[in-house]
Amino acid sequence: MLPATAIFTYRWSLPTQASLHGRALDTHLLLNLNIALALIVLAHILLLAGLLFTKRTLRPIHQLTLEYLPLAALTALFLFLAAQAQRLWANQRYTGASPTALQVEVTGMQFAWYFRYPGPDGTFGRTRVQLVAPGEGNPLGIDPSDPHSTDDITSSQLVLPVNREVDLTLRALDVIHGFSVPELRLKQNAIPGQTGHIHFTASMPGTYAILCTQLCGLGHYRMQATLRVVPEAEYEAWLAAHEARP
Ligand SMILES: [Cu+2]
Repeated sequence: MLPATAIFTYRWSLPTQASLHGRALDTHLLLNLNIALALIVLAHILLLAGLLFTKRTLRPIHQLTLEYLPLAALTALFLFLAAQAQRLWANQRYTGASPTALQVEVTGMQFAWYFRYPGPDGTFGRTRVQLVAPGEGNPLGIDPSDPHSTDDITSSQLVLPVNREVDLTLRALDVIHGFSVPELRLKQNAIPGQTGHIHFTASMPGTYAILCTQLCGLGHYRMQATLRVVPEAEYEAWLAAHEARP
């Protein structure tokens, strides 16, 4: 086992991995750390060699060998790592979820997360910022005049079925918030005026904390919600109980 992998496996464990895409991200993270560790060791060996061997014992090295070749090799290495990281991130962000993915809308506001399910019609109702009224039970500003809005379900808890692809639509009402679930290796900003998407499949049932990773105001520290990943039948029962509410 490579050194950084061993350190992170036995000493500072990464959070539990509970999504299908997470393993590839962990592998890439540990590859980065192992390469960084190898380069640190190599740099110190070169430093030590420079100190121990004087000019008399060292054969003159051509500038090409000493400077340009290592520079080219490092550039190629970091370009490869960056391209690989970009590809992994884009897989969750830009490739688009399958049409059958479960649609859930996430809205961040100072200092809470709200989750909206489209209901039996499968379509989210229209929202209008003028209608936002958390004190009157309409924190998202859902427009009651839109027929699609009547069956929408708003929840302060995110409940998702295990092993089913989910397509999250990310919104923010006031400032930039950061939607993050460390166990699912998810982190994506929710930006006012924009609609973002991130898709994933949770692979392990459990209860996970949803954090805000942007310093979004004085109450940022308490901007947390709960994600429950449950078996399909339990999810259907939860949804049915919420749909039954007037
Ligand atoms: Cu926030």
